[in-house]
This record gives sequence, C-alpha cells and structure tokens, in this order.
Amino acid sequence: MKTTVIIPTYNERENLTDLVGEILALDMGAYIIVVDDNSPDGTGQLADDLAVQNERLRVIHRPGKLGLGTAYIAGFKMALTDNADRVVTMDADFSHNPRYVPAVAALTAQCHVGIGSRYVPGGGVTEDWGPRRRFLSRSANTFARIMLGLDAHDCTAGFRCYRREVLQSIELDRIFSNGYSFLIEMMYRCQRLGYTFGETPILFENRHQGRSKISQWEIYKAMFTVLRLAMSRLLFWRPAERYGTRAANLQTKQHLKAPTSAVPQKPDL
Ligand SMILES: Nc1nc2c(ncn2[C@@H]2O[C@H](COP(=O)(O)OP(=O)(O)O)[C@@H](O)[C@H]2O)c(=O)[nH]1
Ligand SMILES: [Mg+2]
Repeated sequence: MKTTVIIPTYNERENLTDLVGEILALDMGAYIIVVDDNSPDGTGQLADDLAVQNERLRVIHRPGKLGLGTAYIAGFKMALTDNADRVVTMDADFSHNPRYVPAVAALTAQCHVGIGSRYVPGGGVTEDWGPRRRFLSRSANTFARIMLGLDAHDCTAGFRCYRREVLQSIELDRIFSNGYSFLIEMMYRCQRLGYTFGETPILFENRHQGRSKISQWEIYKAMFTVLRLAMSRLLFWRPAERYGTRAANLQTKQHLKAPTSAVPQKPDL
C-alpha cells in the first residue's frame, strides 16, 4: 500500500527539514510531495536539496503564490500518476504532527476519507489558543456543517487522507475554491458523491516556526464558499439515494464496515 503525503509550502524553510525527516522515519514508508510556490525564503531550494538525499521525496515548483487549493490539486495529480493508493495532506508547520499520520491514513481502511480532527473526543488545540480564536474556529466549523449538512465534525481540517478512488473520481479542475475554502468544497463534493468520512482525534499545535499565511480575506472567502455551496445544494437537490444518505454514512462509521460501492455516480455539482 503506497502512501503519499502532500505538503504545500510557502515560506516554511525553518520547519521543512525536521518535518520531512519525521515523516520519512515513520514505519509506513511514506512518500512525500512538497508543493512550493517559489517561497522567497528559499523553501523550494531546500526541498530540492532534501530530495537529492532521499528518493521518496519529490518537489513541485510553481512560479508564485497560487494558493493552497491549487497546490493540493497539483500534488494530487502527481500522487495519482505515481500510483499512490492513499494520499495524505498536511501543513508544513507542525500544526499537524507527523506522529498522527499513520492513524489518519489507517482510517481509509474503513471509510473513503480520513480526518485528523480537533472536534471529536480526545482532540483539541494546544493551550495557546485564546477564547476568541477557539470560538472563531468552532463557529466556522459549525456554520459549514449546518449549512452544508456535512457529517464530519472538523470540516476545515487540512489533515486528511483520501483513498485513491476518491481523488480519481472528483473532477479536480472543476473545484472553484482556492485557498482555505478549498478544504470545505472538497469535503462537500466528497459527501455529495456518497463517500464516507472517519475521524481520529489530534491535538492541533501552534506552528513551530514562521508566520501564518491565512488572511482576513481568506476567512471571508470561506464564508462565501459555504453560502455558494449551500445555494447549489438547494438548487441542485437530488433524491438522497443517488448519493448515499447521511444515515447510511453514519451507519458505515458506526459499524466500521468498508463501503460496498466502488465508485459512486457523479452528480452535477
Ligand atoms: N504552496 C502553497 N502553500 C501554501 C500557500 N498558502 C499557505 N500554504 C501552506 O499551507 C499550510 C497552511 O498554512 P498556514 O499559514 O500554516 O495556515 P494556518 O495554519 O491556517 O495559519 C502551510 O504549510 C503553508 O506553508 C500557498 O499559496 N501555496
Ligand atoms: Mg498553520
């Protein structure tokens, strides 16, 4: 079973060496694709240097800061070409600790998409989050869950593992959102296609080095994405059985059964 971890980077020079080292040291023999957007701090060059030392690491270079969503898509395409069976996505700043990678990836034995989740029992964030940030994060999640009827508890988490068939069947180039709202749209599309989710608790840590790239503008865009998708959900409503129902998905989770359908039908999103 080939596992490929995609790490989008923009100015992550101080984190990358340790992160790559820890992932490569995991027993699962994971492969890594770093997707760098010509980081001014030289992260791309560092990734190339690390790739020379380890053949399980590959690097995609893009000409400038093109956004998190398209970085994931570029990584997905390369991972599929490289015959990955499952594809993990995680941040470069240690907010997603590499020690959780095996557990997140293992979820795909029972469901289509695994999530390293802050919002299931045992999960959470490290101490430094003040009440305002906690409230913002929780309410953004609840808003997206309710508006889009999402099953998962952590809908904005970037720590995920997708089975190969999920990425093959989603028309990646038709995903409209870029940036952080990509995560919400991707989850919504997966659920519409009848794919199931599993969550394992993680402790989300503050970034080890460097600065966050999320802006206020990204938060507005994420809200817009939720409203846009909620509208399309209303307009393009189809009988639930075509997509798999929420109840069926929950049942799959409870009984930890492998879903029986191979590749569900694609709806018009
Ligand atoms: N390639 C690429 N990576 C990005 C871009 N924006 C953010 N990232 C990476 O995406 C991950 C999450 O970003 P981060 O700034 O930590 O967001 P935060 O955790 O929400 O504050 C990190 O690994 C960033 O380096 C981008 O435009 N292009
Ligand atoms: Mg971060």
